[in-house]
Amino acid sequence: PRSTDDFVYTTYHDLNSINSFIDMLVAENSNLVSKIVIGQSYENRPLNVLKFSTGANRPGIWFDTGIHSREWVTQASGIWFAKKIVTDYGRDPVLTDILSNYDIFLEIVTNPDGFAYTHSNDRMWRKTRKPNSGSSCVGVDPNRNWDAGFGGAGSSSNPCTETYRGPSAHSEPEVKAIVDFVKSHGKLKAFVSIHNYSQMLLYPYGYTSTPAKDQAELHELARKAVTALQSLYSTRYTYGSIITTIYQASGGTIDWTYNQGIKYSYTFELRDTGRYGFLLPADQIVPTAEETWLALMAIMEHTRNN
Ligand code: ING
Ligand code: ZN
Repeated sequence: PRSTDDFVYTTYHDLNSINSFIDMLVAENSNLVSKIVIGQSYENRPLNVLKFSTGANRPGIWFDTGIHSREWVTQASGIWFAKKIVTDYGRDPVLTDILSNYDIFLEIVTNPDGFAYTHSNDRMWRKTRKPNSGSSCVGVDPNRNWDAGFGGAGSSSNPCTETYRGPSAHSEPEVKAIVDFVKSHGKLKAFVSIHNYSQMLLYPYGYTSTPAKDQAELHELARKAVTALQSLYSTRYTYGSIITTIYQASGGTIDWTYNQGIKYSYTFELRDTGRYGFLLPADQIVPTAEETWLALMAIMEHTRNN
């Protein structure tokens, strides 16, 4: 494709194709969109973040997709969200107002080494691609590597498992880059980390059953967001804290961001509930992205109003 209007949103793309999409989107909308490189992966790929901004010194809203590389509908949805933002800015009054008060950050391929590996070697690869000393098994679970209950139940010390937490918190450059970004930005108000599958909207905590201090508000906003999502194609989501809704998990992304003071910290588990799982047919990419966008808008609107 020569422009993001020609880009095919109804199919899965590899890393080169996504990176060319990012560069086209920035070139076409340089008044609104820029590309920030927040670091490099273990294999030295750039960690690209799209920044949507209409003014200086704004608070921010963060979205990431693809921290688990095999969750292909999430990166594909991230591409669709990026195009949706540039299309709706100046047309949709709610999004336009959000963008006159907040910057939006979107990391589409949050685990690029793993993503490249899902295309070249193993479609079901989840983790990073950093070797582990003393083991022939490769990679760390980047959703067990954060400094929030790090090392606790619901994570593994065995490098050969899918939930290996890594040798220390923030050992993975893909995680550390986001940690450094969040800290240096200093005023992110919402942080949404997008996975699949299970059709759930989750909020902290995963490492402890102690309720988050904002549990009541987070629960009510989750209800509203899921209601908006369901209004489009009747897709049913469950919602609640990570530990009570999916399972105990320590060292997860949004437990760390919440403990950093980002109140609206959420994780989505997109379609489906297991029929296709990670191998979601490509004809479900756009419907998944469209319905999810309604939930993201609900979260952004609430963030703006609070
Ligand atoms: N599920 C998540 C996982 O990493 C999760 C569930 C979400 C755990 C948020 C902790 C925090 O296990 C998938 N599909 O990756
Ligand atoms: Zn995941």
